[in-house]
Amino acid sequence: MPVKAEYLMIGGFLGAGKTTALLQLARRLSAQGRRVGLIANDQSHGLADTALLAAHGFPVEGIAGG
Ligand SMILES: Nc1nc2c(ncn2[C@@H]2O[C@H](COP(=O)(O)OP(=O)(O)O)[C@@H](O)[C@H]2O)c(=O)[nH]1
Ligand SMILES: [Mg+2]
Repeated sequence: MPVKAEYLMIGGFLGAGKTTALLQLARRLSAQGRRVGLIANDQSHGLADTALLAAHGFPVEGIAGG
């Protein structure tokens, strides 16, 4: 059976609310029974967004270096 996947990309200025929106979306889709995977493109050292999103229980891959 084919797997239907949807891909959503979020971009914006620093502090625009990207990470907050991403987490809310991930939670809502999960609550609907959808499988959610996240890819964070961290600009800073330490992969802060990747760690934050993972701490909320979602599978996350980080792309470092902008
Ligand atoms: N008032 C308000 N603050 C928000 C909203 N979304 C995010 N924030 C706050 O804005 C700040 C930056 O949000 P963040 O998601 O880290 O932005 P990012 O840099 O684009 O990932 C945080 O303090 C959030 O709590 C919103 O819809 N309204
Ligand atoms: Mg962010």
